Amino acid sequence: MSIRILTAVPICDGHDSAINTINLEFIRHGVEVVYLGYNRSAKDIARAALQEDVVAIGISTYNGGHIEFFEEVIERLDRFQLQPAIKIFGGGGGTITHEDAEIMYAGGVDRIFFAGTSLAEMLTYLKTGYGNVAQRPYDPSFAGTEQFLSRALTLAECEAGSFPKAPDQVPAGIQPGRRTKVIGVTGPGGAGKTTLIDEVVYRFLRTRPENQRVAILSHDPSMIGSGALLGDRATMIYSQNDRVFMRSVATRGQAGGLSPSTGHCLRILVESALFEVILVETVGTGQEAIPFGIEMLAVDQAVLVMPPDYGSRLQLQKIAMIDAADAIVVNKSDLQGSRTAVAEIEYRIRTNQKGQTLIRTQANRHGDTGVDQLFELLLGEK
Ligand code: B12
Repeated sequence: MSIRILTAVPICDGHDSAINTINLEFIRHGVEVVYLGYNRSAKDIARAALQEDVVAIGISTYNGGHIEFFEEVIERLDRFQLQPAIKIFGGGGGTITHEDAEIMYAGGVDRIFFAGTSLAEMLTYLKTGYGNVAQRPYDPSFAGTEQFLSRALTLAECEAGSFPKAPDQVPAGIQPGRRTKVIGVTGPGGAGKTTLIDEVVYRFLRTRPENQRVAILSHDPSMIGSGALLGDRATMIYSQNDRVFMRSVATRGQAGGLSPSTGHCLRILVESALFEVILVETVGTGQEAIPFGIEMLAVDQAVLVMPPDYGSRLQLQKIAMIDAADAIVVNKSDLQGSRTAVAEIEYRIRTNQKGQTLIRTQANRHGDTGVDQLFELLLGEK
């Protein structure tokens, strides 16, 4: 089991170069790092740590206010009853003095790294301090809460080899319930899947009643050495909304876009009965990948997101998912070649005769009518 941590840079701070280097070093040595990005509030950090079920949070801070900021993160973890279970560590070169660090340790911070510390030293700290923490048993007194759900997902990841599991092995407290719609989103890296999902989630939050929630199961590739940079939270702005539950999953050696534990994790999310919709995002996939639909994961609707620049018409013929998707989205439609792409894909799916829908979107633009159309197709009121 990989060590799973979350890293972030505090609010009003854009110094991300140190944490980017540190993240890479951790990943190269087998750590799964959920990276939240820079300019993140204490609330965002604590909430993400809860949903991602990490063993520790690493904060890189340079613009001052670190004593108060770490204090607030700890206080928010405390509200979730995750303190002292989730450890906090960090650094900020010369901006954190030794005197500051003493105050921070007294307040519950585990370790501050000062200027001049080697990456190897940080890695040793992580491996010796948190190497076994992932095996923590989950606490039945949390049943029905997000803590419980996120811990169940961790257990599912640990036991991925034994999937599928018998229904009576579903962790207690997770009940079969209302019908949850599952939507799979796949496509090559750089097509804009994450931004598109974020915009769909935004429309869900805006149009659906306050009591309806959405879950996102987002995949990123594991690297050689088994670590992974789980970075989709940094892009998904609306994942910080309290009606959204987001979980990042590393592929852990499985090809094709998903992880060995995806099926099990999805079942746990469905059976929690907490969500109207679950959006499953694959890693950037290749031409041969069919992660949803035919042989792999059953979803209600599968969406293939394509950039306009897939190469040539010949390349298009080789993309297997074009035959399996319910909807094909040509995103980044502001880029040159998007009209040609739409025409070529239209021609291709017409010969499929499967009633597939083709939509042109520009997901990085708020209020895009193509995304409206996609939302209507997937989640509009029937
Ligand atoms: C690079 C840099 C920038 C770059 C940032 C690029 C980027 N994308 O990160 C740029 C030029 C953009 C920049 C801008 C600014 N900067 Co600047 N910047 C620095 C600088 C020179 C280095 C910081 C750095 O990355 N160090 C490299 C890391 C790897 O080494 P380290 O800091 O020694 O950290 C060690 C440990 O602490 C540990 N560590 C660090 N973080 C973490 C996290 C974890 C989890 C772990 C385990 C370990 C760890 O890793 C290192 C190991 O040896 C510092 C000065 C300095 N020499 O420290 C100023 C500094 C941090 N910046 C400063 C300021 C004021 C600014 C600006 C406000 C300037 C302005 N007026 O516009 C802006 C703010 C930008 C913003 N949006 O926040 C001040 C902060 C002063 C303060 N807090 O009182 C500093 C200290 C300069 C100064 N002496 O005045 N900055």
